[in-house]
Amino acid sequence: MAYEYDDQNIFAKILRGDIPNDTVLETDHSLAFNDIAPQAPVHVLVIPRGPYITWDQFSAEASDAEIIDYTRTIQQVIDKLDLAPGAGGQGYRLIVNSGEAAIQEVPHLHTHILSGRRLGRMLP
Ligand code: IU
Repeated sequence: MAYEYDDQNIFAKILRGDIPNDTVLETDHSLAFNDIAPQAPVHVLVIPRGPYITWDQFSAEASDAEIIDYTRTIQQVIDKLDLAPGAGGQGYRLIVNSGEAAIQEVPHLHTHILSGRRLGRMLP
């Protein structure tokens, strides 16, 4: 089944500049911003600028440049916020909810970066 991207989703509106966001950093292909309802002291969302809904779709359809940029943007946030445990940070968790069973609420790929407190074994 092909994915049908809804360009009225909230992250599409953020990418178009129709609604504001609290930007952490941005690149040619990606945007990182603070989650509007943070579940931890650090809760950043990283999204690709392209119209991808899920991780599997992004992995299959995005260009190498987009995939590299996305990975590196996540890493830049980790570096910028000093989260890497090997570099003295306290560690972090990456989460990508894809599809109904994972309760993906916004149909535009996003990676959650969570840190700043002890997170427990899983998110609620
Ligand atoms: P999920 O993985 O699709 O369940 O996560 C969606 C996230 O988007 C969730 O953490 C929301 O708080 C967040 N969010 C946001 O940052 N800004 C918004 O305007 C909306 C949702 I709607």
